[in-house]
Amino acid sequence: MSIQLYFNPLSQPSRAVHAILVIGKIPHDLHNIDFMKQEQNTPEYKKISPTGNVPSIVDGDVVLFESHTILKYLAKKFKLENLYPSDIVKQAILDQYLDWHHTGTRQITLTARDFVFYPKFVGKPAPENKDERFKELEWYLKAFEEIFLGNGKHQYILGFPEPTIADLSAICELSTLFMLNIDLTPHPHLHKYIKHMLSIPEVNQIHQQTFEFTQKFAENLRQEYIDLMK
Ligand SMILES: N[C@@H](CCC(=O)N[C@@H](CS)C(=O)NCC(=O)O)C(=O)O
Repeated sequence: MSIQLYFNPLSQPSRAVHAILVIGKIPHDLHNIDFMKQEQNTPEYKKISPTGNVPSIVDGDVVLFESHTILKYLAKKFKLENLYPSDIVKQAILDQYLDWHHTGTRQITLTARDFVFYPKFVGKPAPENKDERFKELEWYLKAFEEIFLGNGKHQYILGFPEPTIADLSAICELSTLFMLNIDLTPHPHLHKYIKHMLSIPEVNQIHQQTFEFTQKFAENLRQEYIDLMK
């Protein structure tokens, strides 16, 4: 039976779940939830995802929301040992990133939402504390680079030898940096990581729609980002 994924290609956690389905060659059907039509808030959809968020999945009788819960469930169910090892210590090590992600790396999306999405598409003015918010974001990028990439010592988050679900979640968030057009020169290890993760064919594939969208509206997009989008 195929996994039913309810998602939106512009949603970072949706892309992470899409990525594991593609990488794990897990049979699935995609259901696009259109935010412009408020499809995430219909009573029918809220039976699947009571928070009115994407992603969510239906796997027979199992109905789940929250991307990290879904990523762990799929990795365990389909025995994707490299993506989320069965060893509980290794799981706990990875969980540290997965928990930090929601208030750490996720700041990228919140910044893009407040300063790009809302002003451009919803007509909500950008907050006035731009310098403060961008400075804060720089702090999170530095923390990601230092703590989770060991300042360039690790190719993958926390030194795992192959990409894990932590990397899938992280790259889908980091790719939102394109929308903010931030200069990555002060973060060489992070830049190298993004470049490498996006060179993984399945990860690149699930980003194509987002890339096309970003290219359409992001002004004066940096060449470094255009190169990463190929
Ligand atoms: N912690 C959740 C976050 C999910 C989330 O924020 N989804 C956003 C899209 S990126 C959403 O569905 N938003 C719907 C809305 O804003 O109405 C997860 O990891 O799944």
